[in-house]
Amino acid sequence: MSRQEVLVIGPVLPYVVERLKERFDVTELHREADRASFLKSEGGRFRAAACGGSGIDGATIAALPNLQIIGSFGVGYDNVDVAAAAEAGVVVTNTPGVLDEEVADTGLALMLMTVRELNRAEAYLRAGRWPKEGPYPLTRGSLKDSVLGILGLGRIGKAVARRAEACGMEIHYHGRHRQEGVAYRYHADLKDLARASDVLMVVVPGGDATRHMVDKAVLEALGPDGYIVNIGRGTVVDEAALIEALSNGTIRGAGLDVFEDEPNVPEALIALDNTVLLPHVASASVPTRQAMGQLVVDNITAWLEEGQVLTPVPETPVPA
Ligand code: NAP
Ligand code: 8YV
Repeated sequence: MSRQEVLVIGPVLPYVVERLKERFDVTELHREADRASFLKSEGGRFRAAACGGSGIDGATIAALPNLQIIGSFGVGYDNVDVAAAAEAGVVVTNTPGVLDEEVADTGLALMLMTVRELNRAEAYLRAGRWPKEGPYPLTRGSLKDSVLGILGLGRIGKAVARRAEACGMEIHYHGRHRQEGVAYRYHADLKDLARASDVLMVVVPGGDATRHMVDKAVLEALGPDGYIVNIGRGTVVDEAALIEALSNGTIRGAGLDVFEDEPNVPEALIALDNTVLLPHVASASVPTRQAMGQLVVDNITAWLEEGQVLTPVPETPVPA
């Protein structure tokens, strides 16, 4: 019996391709010399596709007339045209849950580096300044007895909150809904959350609904003693307004794992010494990335072999 076919759209973790190849015939679209003509002549072969960081657009979905499932690598799927998928009756799956603790660890580390200036203190030591100039200056910020405002108290936001409580922080949050059974203080208005927070941590999804939610007014509400940490998506924060706020003392510092136009990070952000900048590494360990990859493979396998999906996103229907 011939094996079923899976199309991989754009580069993905090699682990995903290796595991898929154990059961399916896999074609990697980005390795085709002429993607457009390949899709035109061969697009009808595929019922399943897997995609990585570059996602999948509406034109590619339209070029795959028999597509039924897109297994997207990552919990965030703002890189997938879910409206086009829903319109075409294609279910999209993501990778929730398996990366929460890793990403929350990175969020906590980024917050500590930003507030306690640990990256700058290390650079001070490495530059040989300690013996010459004396101890690194005391940091004005401290986590203990401060307020962490979480924008997006979902799976990852809650894992961050648990860690921050252990550091002696009080937790407040904003989302579209007040959550039942959650003891943290809810703010229906994001500016109110920013005003109440010493650190504002962004953990909401990207996309049109959250674009530039953190704008000049929110940064002003956070204030001159405030810090922002973004482990959600770069598009949630107005980067130009952030650069201005960091430059003129509207806020004190920022720790960023995500950016508006990755992998391009504005020189102005790099030049500032009150920023800690990471290259989108919150989930980037071998065990966590493999667990994410395995969930992509498991969704595609469950669909092709049993007609089931494990982790569909809410916007797309599971085909009957
Ligand atoms: P989740 O469980 O779905 O939580 C998302 C939270 O955001 C929910 O509490 C939701 O609350 C809130 N939210 C959604 N849309 C909103 C809106 N328009 N306005 C205000 N709040 C909104 O998702 P998760 O698994 O925690 O992941 C969150 C995001 O983190 C992902 O989508 C991804 O973008 C990002 N992420 C980044 C990395 C990284 O490498 N840096 C790694 C993993 C994930 P309401 O429904 O009450 O609004
Ligand atoms: C990955 C992420 O870095 O899961 C997400 O939403 O942002 C990260 O875990 C990303 O998906 C890699 O493509």
